[in-house]
Amino acid sequence: MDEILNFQFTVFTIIIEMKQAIPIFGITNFAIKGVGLMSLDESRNQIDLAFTRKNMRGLSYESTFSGATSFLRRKYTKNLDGVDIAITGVPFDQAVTNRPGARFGPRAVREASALQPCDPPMHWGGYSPLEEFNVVDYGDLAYDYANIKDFPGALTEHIRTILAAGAGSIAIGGDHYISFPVLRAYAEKFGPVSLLHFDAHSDTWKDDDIHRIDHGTMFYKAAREGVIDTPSSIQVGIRTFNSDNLGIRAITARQIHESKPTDVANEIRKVAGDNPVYLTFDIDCLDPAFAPGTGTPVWGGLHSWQAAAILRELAGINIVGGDMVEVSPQYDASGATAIAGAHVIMEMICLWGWTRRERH
Ligand SMILES: [Mn+2]
Repeated sequence: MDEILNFQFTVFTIIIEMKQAIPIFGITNFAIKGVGLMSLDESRNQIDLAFTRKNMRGLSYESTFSGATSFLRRKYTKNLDGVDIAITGVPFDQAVTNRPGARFGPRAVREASALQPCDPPMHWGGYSPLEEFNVVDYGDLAYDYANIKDFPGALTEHIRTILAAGAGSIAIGGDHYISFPVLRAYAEKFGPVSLLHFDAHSDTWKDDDIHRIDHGTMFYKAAREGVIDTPSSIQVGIRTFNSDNLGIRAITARQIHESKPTDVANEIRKVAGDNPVYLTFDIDCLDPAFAPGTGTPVWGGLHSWQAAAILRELAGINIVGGDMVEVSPQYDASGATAIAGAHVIMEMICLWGWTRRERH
C-alpha cells in the first residue's frame, strides 16, 4: 500500500513540477501549492470540521462525501466574536407564488458546498478568502412556521445581531421574500443601500399592504420604505415584463447575452458608485438549463459562466452583505442548482473579502 502511495506521490510531484514550469490555463504556482501533498495527508484525518475545526480560518481537505455539512466546512458557531462573515440559513418558503420547497435550500446548498473549500477559488489570482478572513456558519434562523406574521421581525433581529457584532451576513434562502427583512437590518446600520439584484423577475410589483408576505413584491416595499436607494440600485438578468420598475435600472438577460461580462460589470459600477451595496442573487437569474431547481423558472437566462464572470469583474465594489435565494432542491434532480448557489455564495465571500483587503 505504501509503495502504491509513494508511486502516486512521485507522479503527482512530477505533474506539479511540470505545471510550475509551464503555467498554462491560468494555473498559478500558488494554486498548485494549495493541492499539494499536505492536502492528501490531511484528507486522511480530517473529519467533521464543522465542529472539530479549532480555527475559524483555513481550507478543508475533509472528504467531500463525508462529515457534517456546514457551509464550506466552516465552523458552526453562535459566537460572533471576531467573525468577519456569518453565513446563515433562512429556511422559509411561505411567500412563493408557484412551486414551494426553498425551505430545503440551506441544507442542499451546504451539502453542495462541500466540493469547494479544498482550494482557493479560481480566477482570483491565488487570493484565498477562507484563509484570510473568519468565515463561519452561524446556523439557521429559528422561527415559528405557523406564525408567519412574526417571521419578518425575527429575521430582521437575527441579522441585526450579526451586524451589531461587526460581521457581514450572507443568507442562504429560502424564497426571495427573505431579502426584505434582511435589508431592514442593513438600512439601520448603513442607511438606504444600493440593491444589486440578479434575477429573472423585478420583484417590484405594486403591493401597498405591508403585511402581505409575497416574494414578488418585496422590493416595491423596500423602495417605499426607503431601505434601498433606487437611483443607485440595479437589476441584472431580467426577462419578465413590469410596466413600472420604480425607476430602478435593469439590464435584461438579452442585453447581457449581447454584451461582454466586463461591460455589464462596468455598468453596475457606474450605477452603484461607492455606495454600500447589498447583493441579492435569485438563482432563477440563471437559465433553467443551469438552475432547474427553483420555484419560478424563466427561459433565456444567464449561463452560469456569465454570472461567474460578471461577479468576478465586480471585484472592489463596496459590498456590505448579501443573500442567495430560491434554490428548491426537489426540482433539482442533478443537484446542479444547489452547486450553482454554493458557487454564487463563494463569489460573494470573495467580493466581500476583496473589498476589505483593498480598503482596510
Ligand atoms: Mn426570481
